[in-house]
Amino acid sequence: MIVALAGGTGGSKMVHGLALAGGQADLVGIINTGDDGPFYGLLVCPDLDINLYALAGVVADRGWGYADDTFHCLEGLATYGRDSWFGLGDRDLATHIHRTLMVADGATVSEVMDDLRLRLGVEARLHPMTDAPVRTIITTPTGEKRFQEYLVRDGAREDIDSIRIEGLAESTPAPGVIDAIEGAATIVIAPSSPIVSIGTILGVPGVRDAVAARRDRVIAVSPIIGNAPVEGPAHKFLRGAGYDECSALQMARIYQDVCGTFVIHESDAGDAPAIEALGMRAVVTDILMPDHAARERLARVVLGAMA
Ligand code: FO1
Repeated sequence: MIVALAGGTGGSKMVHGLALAGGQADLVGIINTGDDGPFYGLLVCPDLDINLYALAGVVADRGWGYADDTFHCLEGLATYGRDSWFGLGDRDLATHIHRTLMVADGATVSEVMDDLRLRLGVEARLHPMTDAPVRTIITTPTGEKRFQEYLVRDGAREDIDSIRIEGLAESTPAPGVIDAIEGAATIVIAPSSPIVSIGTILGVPGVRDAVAARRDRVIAVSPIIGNAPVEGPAHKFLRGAGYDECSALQMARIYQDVCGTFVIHESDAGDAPAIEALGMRAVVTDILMPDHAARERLARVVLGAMA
């Protein structure tokens, strides 16, 4: 069994690559739910859905939402003076309505995900990190924001004073999460934000210790090349969490206790000796995933390094 810890767009490329390289039957994703929240009264779980749609082969090229979706409902809401900054497409809304109705009938998010993946023909299992409500709150000089408000509505322009993950300390791992970590042949930490995606997953009580206990079987792919994130504002989240340096080496330091092998981009090869001095094995390759072939190639390098 291959287990991947992942956030949204960057993480889903790795999860999809692992599916392309090794098939879905033995693949398990453990996915961040700190970005989740209600929109128009519906429970939206962006990272779970991004990974679900990627594995189902229906994700839009932009990396989130359903391919070829329309936005008539959102346009209608804007006509009524409602918020329309969060791009929930018409086909995507069906997912959120179905999820919300299932939860209202007593289902957990885990049970919803299992239902969604079976209906969309996804063989891999996707576990939310927890079934408890966990919400990432970003504080900037202009106040507190929900994660999607900071990222999407406000375009992640502001510097971050602090990051709080509401509900994390009281949460418990979703069913199957610890078993998957304990039983995995290889655990892949996808190139998602180490703070608000992977850091949140590892922050669910019991998860960091379970991953650390498998350190020799854990491989992480750097989300940073040079001094910049491959995608998204990971540098802002790093600074908001108190890390001044944005580099592959800094990522390695953050994952030092949980990860024995760290994959960095060719242009960061100079960091390899410092990473190995942390007690980690460094693997140097092209970590960019611009297309499906690149995802599969990187996944083969990752799996090959752990063979
Ligand atoms: N990202 C955007 O940049 N703009 C959007 O309007 C947007 C809508 C959206 C709707 C459903 C969904 O599942 C994801 C969506 N995302 C959107 C992506 C999401 O904000 C982030 O990429 C993740 O939360 C970070 O992992």
